[in-house]
Amino acid sequence: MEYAISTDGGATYGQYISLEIPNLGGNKVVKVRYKNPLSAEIILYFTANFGDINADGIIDIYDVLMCVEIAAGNTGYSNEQILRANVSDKLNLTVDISDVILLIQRVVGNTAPFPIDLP
Ligand SMILES: [Ca+2]
Ligand SMILES: [Ca+2]
Repeated sequence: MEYAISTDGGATYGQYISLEIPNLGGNKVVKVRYKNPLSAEIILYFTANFGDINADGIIDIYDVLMCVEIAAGNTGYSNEQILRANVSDKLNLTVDISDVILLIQRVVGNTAPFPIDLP
């Protein structure tokens, strides 16, 4: 089965692919349409994980860079993004160097859960 994914609300779709549906992540609306037969659009919702600041489903260097910007006081981020940037503490929601370090550790392969993800 082939399908295409849109992450801009259905305005544009990626190429039809037949791979397993990827881990999209993200607190956003994702529309999926199947090629054969061409279906109505199926709307899926994803909730981004803590640390996934740009909500693309993975935690990588881009999230680290965003975390640095947020920690430095860049105001171009949404409240949700700032909330996801804080991974160090459940009570103190400040985004600072400790969050940046935790994200870097995750990017280089440390699989320990973030303090915010602990029960
Ligand atoms: Ca990300
Ligand atoms: Ca923090």
